[in-house]
Amino acid sequence: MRIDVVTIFPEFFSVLDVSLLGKARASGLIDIRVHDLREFTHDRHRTVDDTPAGGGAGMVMKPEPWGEALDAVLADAADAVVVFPTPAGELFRQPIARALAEAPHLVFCCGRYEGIDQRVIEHTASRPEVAAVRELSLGDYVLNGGEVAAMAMIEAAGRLVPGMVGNPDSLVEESHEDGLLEYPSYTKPAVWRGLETPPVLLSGNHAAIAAWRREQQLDRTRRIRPELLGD
Ligand code: 6GU
Repeated sequence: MRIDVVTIFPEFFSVLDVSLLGKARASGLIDIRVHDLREFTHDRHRTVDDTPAGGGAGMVMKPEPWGEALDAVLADAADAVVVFPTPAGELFRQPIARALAEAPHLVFCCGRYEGIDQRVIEHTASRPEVAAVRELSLGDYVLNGGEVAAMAMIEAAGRLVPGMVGNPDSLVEESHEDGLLEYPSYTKPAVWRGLETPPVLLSGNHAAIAAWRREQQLDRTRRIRPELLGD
């Protein structure tokens, strides 16, 4: 899988060299390329923003550097998915992570300030033979820019790429894969600071363990995220 990131803070993405993603990167399973948006400006100040049309607070990212950056990154692209992280986007959830993991080429366009001139998104979406476009939000809160959101999406999708996670079974039984929250986990010792591991988990009765875990999932989801059950 190839992943391109366009940002004015390329140094943010140095953490991608750490942990599982770092290993996948080193082994060539994932080819991540981070680009500085300012490399696609032509003025002395390397300007990437300007005042909003129609007035108002803040600054908007100019379309020209984005256009050139996307032209470069999407040269000879075919099945790319271009992601614009934005709090105004569709909610990023596990099914979208699965869809991104299946794309051969992802491009993350990290906006700052009040966002990117909307024509950049419109123009990219007008070439579906080159790339599909998705505006995606992490949740209902505001970050200063798309970088942290892109990182979360890269990790969520990257770990679903075959060969990425050591034990593929660990991908199956986890929060959100079946639409429910995960059951609680325990390890040894059986008693710690007077607190017991639920005895059923030590019973060796696999059917009883599976039933208990399911019950815990439903319980937790009902308590913490009832909307996931359609309630
Ligand atoms: Cl994707 N971007 C920004 N700037 N803020 C967010 C977000 C994204 N998702 C939630 N808040």
